[in-house]
Amino acid sequence: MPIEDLPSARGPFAPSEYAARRARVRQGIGDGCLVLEGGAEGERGDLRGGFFQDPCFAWLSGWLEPGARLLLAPPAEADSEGDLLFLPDADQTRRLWTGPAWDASTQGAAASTGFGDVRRMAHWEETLRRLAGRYERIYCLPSSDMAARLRQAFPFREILSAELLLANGRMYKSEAEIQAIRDAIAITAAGQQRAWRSLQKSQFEYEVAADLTHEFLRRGAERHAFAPIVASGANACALHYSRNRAALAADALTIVDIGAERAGYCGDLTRTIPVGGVFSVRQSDLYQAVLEVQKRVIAAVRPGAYLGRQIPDSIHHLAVALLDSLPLGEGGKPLSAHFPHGIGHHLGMEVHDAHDPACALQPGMVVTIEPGVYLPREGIGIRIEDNVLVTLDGCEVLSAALPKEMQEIEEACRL
Ligand SMILES: [Mn+2]
Repeated sequence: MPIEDLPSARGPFAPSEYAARRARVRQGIGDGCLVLEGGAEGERGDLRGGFFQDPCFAWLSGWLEPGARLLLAPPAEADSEGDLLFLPDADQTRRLWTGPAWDASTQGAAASTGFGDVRRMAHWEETLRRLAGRYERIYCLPSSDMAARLRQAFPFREILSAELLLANGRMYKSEAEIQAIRDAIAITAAGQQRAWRSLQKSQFEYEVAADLTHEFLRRGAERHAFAPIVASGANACALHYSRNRAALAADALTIVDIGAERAGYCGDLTRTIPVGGVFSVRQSDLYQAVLEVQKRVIAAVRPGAYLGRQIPDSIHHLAVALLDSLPLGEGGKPLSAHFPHGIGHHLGMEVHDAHDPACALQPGMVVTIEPGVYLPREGIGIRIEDNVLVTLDGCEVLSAALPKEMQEIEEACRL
């Protein structure tokens, strides 16, 4: 099978980028080896949504087809057994059900995947035994079936978690990854604006969800990064409301929190839009407050700052402090009393992307900044979310093209 026939088998980047990621991870495993299993065909969810590769496996291998495994050994290994991809045989049955497939016998498979060596799955066990005989430590993902099998097969080896190793790689986005995230954000922003117009002429939340989904798919998104949230009125106070079944209440604010996935990377943008296209006075006061806080928090995103609530003086705590000075809540309470969630999260191949929580923000990281306030008794929820790239001296708002000023939103609703 000529390699050109299967562009969908590989991730969007050059084989050299994946090889460089593996080289970095191999530095981290010292004189241990790392074992990783890709997603299997027919796993739960496949029938509904199709097969999507496990994100850690996709990040490290660039291999997007099911049933693969990889093995990394220390860089000091002089032979080719440092960087191995194992593929299932592309037999008749497999070709019948899923179409053309590469396997280890495909001409040029190694060169084309960037792996030192591509082998048949039939050689997996003996290769693993040989390498495990050589190394004291074996890294794998602790929650995987593989971890249990390794523990059983190698009771005298240390089986360690590769999670932080992989997170420490995945946190830092390459130029190519940042471009992929920009593309996902552009599609997400187009879906947002479609949703705002749809809100003005729809009766139910699901009609808005249908319109924005149409916009995503026709622009080449593979799927939603998460279940889209179209939450009108008091529904907006349930943070991950995604039933989207309710009628749109006249003049209610509606939270639209959506993300397109494109080339394996996610966008995640939230805007809060008035049904009817005009903010009331009370809605304006609250919206303006959240928007000001969001802008000031974004201005604090820079290398060395911490994002999460576990660290004092973090960006999360700055948001809380700013909301604390605004007595606009129910019964004159500060708005901080109505901000129950974190200020943001890392964004990448997953919407809540792999990260090391002990790590400060550094250039190349992409995070969301999304303050929100929720006043269930008034039936008002407001959240404003942008996606931000940490740069050498501050940050760049990757979603800056999507309006968030009230006047701009009201104008866009009239289009
Ligand atoms: Mn988010």
